[in-house]
Amino acid sequence: MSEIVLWLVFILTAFSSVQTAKYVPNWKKQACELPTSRKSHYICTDDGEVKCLPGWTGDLCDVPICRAGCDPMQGYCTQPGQCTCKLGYYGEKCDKCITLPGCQHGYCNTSFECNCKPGWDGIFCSEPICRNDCSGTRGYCDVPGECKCRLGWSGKTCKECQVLPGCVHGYCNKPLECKCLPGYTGILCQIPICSQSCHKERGYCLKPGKCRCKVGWWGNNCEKCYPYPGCEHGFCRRPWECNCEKGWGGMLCNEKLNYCENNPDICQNGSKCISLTREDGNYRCLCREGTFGVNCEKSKFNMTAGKPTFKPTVKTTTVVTTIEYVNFTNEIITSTPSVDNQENETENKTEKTPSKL
Ligand SMILES: *[C@@H]1O[C@H](CO)[C@@H](O)[C@H](O)[C@H]1NC(C)=O
Ligand SMILES: *[C@@H]1O[C@H](CO)[C@@H](O)[C@H](O)[C@H]1NC(C)=O
Ligand SMILES: *[C@@H]1O[C@H](CO)[C@@H](O)[C@H](O)[C@H]1NC(C)=O
Ligand SMILES: *[C@@H]1O[C@H](CO)[C@@H](O)[C@H](O)[C@H]1NC(C)=O
Ligand SMILES: *[C@@H]1O[C@H](CO)[C@@H](O)[C@H](O)[C@H]1NC(C)=O
Ligand SMILES: CC(=O)N[C@H]1CO[C@H](CO)[C@@H](O)[C@@H]1O
Repeated sequence: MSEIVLWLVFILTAFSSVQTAKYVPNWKKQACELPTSRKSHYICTDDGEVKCLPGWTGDLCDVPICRAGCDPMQGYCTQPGQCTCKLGYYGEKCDKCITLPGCQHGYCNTSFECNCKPGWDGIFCSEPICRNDCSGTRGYCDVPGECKCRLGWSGKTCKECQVLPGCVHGYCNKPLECKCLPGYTGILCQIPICSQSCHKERGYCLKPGKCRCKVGWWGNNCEKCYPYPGCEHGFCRRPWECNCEKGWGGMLCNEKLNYCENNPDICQNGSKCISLTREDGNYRCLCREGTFGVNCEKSKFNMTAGKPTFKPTVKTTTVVTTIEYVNFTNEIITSTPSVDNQENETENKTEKTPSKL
């Protein structure tokens, strides 16, 4: 070590001796007159001048030369070639600053700053700045320049009301309304209003003012029904009915009921004859009081006996049918009394009038 120092001293001395003698301040001479301490970073030339060792600077060579590029304000060093950063800075050259903790869309010029980038706002630059005409209360944004609407509002700047979600043919005057355009109704204005005279149950429509018929119905206002296919002399009140006109019978009302006309004397004892379909037995006689039998040919009173006694014919003969004649074409309600009924009736000694005749 001392050899190197001596060698250096020799070189420096040789070098300085080339220079012409110049002024050397007193304190420097004093520095060289003092015994050299271990901590000093210089050597003295022959002419008593202070020469700093490499890596040191300053009048007394007590300032270390930091790493090249080390920021003079934000970095420092205690040994040559170092670059130690002051609080809030980092990097090889301590030229980078640390932003305020929590700073999101900001940068710093000095440590612990949070200067917002364009479009951001707030202490931590975390709040995006919305489109400038975006409504402050009805709109919001997730990124700068955006304008998203809060529930109930719409439009580029969120200043118009929003219709109720699902509203089909409607509009709004205030948020989440669904006021129907003319011709529509319903909570979502989804139902077209059919033509005024269109039948409420049998008709429907897809467009306002129209009238379509449900299956089985027809006519301008769906007031007419379709009779059963093939129905000839019949009509309907509900779809697929075939109610026969007077004088006609059968499933399709295609059978003329004229048995009584063709057989005028079939019903006896002044009873009324009603023509029926072949299936129903062609005819039926409506007996006058006191007579019975298919053709009303029998007398209920035994003439030989002195007083008339009622004999319950039901139990002995075939079923006696009491026919109620109902006004309606071929609809004849035939009530066949049950045995129980008959028994109860027999208990009552007064005879029941069998028919309306
Ligand atoms: C930060 O430094 C840049 C560049 O020198 C400068 O343009 C900017 O205005 C500075 N910002 C602040 C908030 O001082
Ligand atoms: C009528 O009376 C006679 C004699 O009393 C009797 O023989 C006959 O069976 C009775 N007929 C009927 C249908 O009741
Ligand atoms: C037959 O029907 C008509 C009209 O419905 C009614 O005026 C008349 O009284 C009815 N006749 C009988 C016997 O029910
Ligand atoms: C017949 O009469 C009995 C007793 O009077 C009664 O309980 C029963 O319900 C009657 N039957 C009919 C069909 O009316
Ligand atoms: C018999 O019928 C008549 C009229 O239908 C009624 O007034 C009477 O109470 C009945 N008698 C009996 C025993 O059921
Ligand atoms: C009550 C009555 O008139 N009975 C008659 C019904 O008809 C038969 C046969 O035509 C006569 O024998 C009955 O006397």
